Formats: sequence, structure tokens, C-alpha cells
Amino acid sequence: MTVHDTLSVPDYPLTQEQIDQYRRDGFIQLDEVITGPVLDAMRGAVVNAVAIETNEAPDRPRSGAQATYEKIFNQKVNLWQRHPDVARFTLSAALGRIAMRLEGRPMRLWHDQALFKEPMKGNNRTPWHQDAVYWPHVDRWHQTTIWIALKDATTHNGCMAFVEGTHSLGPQPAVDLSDPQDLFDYAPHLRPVKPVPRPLKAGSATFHNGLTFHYAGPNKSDGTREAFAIIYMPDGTRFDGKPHIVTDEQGFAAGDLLDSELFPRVG
Ligand SMILES: O=C(O)CCC(=O)C(=O)O
Repeated sequence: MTVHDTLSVPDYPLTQEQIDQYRRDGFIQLDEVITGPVLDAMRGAVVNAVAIETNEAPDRPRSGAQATYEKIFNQKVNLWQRHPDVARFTLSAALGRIAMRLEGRPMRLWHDQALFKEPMKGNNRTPWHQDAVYWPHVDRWHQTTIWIALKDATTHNGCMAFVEGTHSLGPQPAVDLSDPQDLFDYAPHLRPVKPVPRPLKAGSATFHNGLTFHYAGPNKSDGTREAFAIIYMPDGTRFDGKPHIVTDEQGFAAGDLLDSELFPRVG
């Protein structure tokens, strides 16, 4: 066995009950997806990549969505393309297979991102939102994100919370994350519904569908909340022509399939 093999993410079998639960609720918690030395290697690779990129360009002017997100957390998109030791995890067939089984179709990588929420930079909560409405995809129903806690995520340091079943509402207007409107204005009947917070031990993860309403609290602890997310889209996803950091300047025209080497098949 090579060093590479020993540090690969092992397969994570799912029961039919888990798959049904994900499809009904729009999210699922999966415990201990990554453990032991594999978790140490993944965390080391992501933390190192974030540190390198933060130190390289601490004051880089940012525009648009990137600037908005960075008021909430230190976000580094598509680390896999610049850091081979992160790519091993982003391109993990085992993680990709979970995405495929949950969504029930072949999937491609859309992008990865480190989401490091620093201790209490203002009220750095992540507002309620749906993800897929920000993505330049023609069809928005079957994207899914694995959100992996690299350190324990708690209600104190900003774990994720979800509202069950909201993916079936379909795409709602995109809220402005820097000046958030209230997503529930578009679904007032959901106001009384209690969100489900998902504290996670390091190495545990949630998967959520791109249309599921979700939120993460502010980081009230004195350490950084470290999460790494990998986002998958169905094979066959087409570009809708809207600007996005991942597709800008890549030469795609509206209607093109997002099927280049930037978006590898997974699983
Ligand atoms: O990490 C966060 O605070 C929010 C992450 C999120 O919204 C996502 O991964 O879709």
C-alpha cells in the first residue's frame, strides 16, 4: 500500500434509510466520514493552503460576492487547483460516491472551498440562504455540498443549521449576503419551523442539497471555526451565462456543458 493509499478517504457506505432521509429533509449528518491520520492530513493540507493564500495576499482587493463572503469568513475557493495535497481530498472518489448515492445520479465537482470563520469579527453569522441560486447553472435541483468540520463545530463557534424539506420549495430569490434580506420573507409559512442545528465532531460532515435553507451562527469562541466544503453538481449541468468566480474567464458560453477538466467526474 502506498502512502497515498493509506491517506485516502475510505468508502462510506450509506443505508437506503439514510438516502431516503437526505431526499426527504434535504440534508443529512454523517458522522466520522474522515478520521485518524486521514483527517490529520486533510486538515493539515487545508490549513496550510489557507495560510499560504492568506499570507500571499492579505489585503487583496476583492469584489462582488467574494468581498461579501469575506466579511463572514476567510473563504478560499478551488484550493484543489493550486494545492495537490488538497486535491487528493477534493477529488476523493469515496466522497464523490456519497454525493452520487444521495442525489441518485452521476456527479461532477463544481468547486471546493475552505470556510474559516474567525472569532467574532462583528456578527459573522452566515445568513439563511440557498446555495444553488448563486450558481450559474441552468438546472438547480440536484447540487449537493459536503461540509466537513476540520475542528469540532458547535453552536458556540458557528455550526450549520438547516430547515428540513426546504429544498422542495425550489429556487427562491437570492438574498444579498452582505445586507441580508430575510429569506423567510419568501416562505413566511416556515417562520414557526424550528431549524435543526448540526454540531459536528471534527471529521464528521453534513451533506445538504443546493436548495435547502441553511444558516451558520457567529463564531463566539476564541478559535477559528475550520470547515472545508466540496460542492458537486450533476453530470450534464449547463452554464447559464451569469458571472461567477469559478467560471469567469474560462471561456464558457451560455448553454455550454460544464464538463471540462475543471469539473471532473467524481465517484
Ligand atoms: O460555513 C458557513 O458558515 C456556511 C457554509 C455554507 O453556507 C455552505 O457551505 O453552503
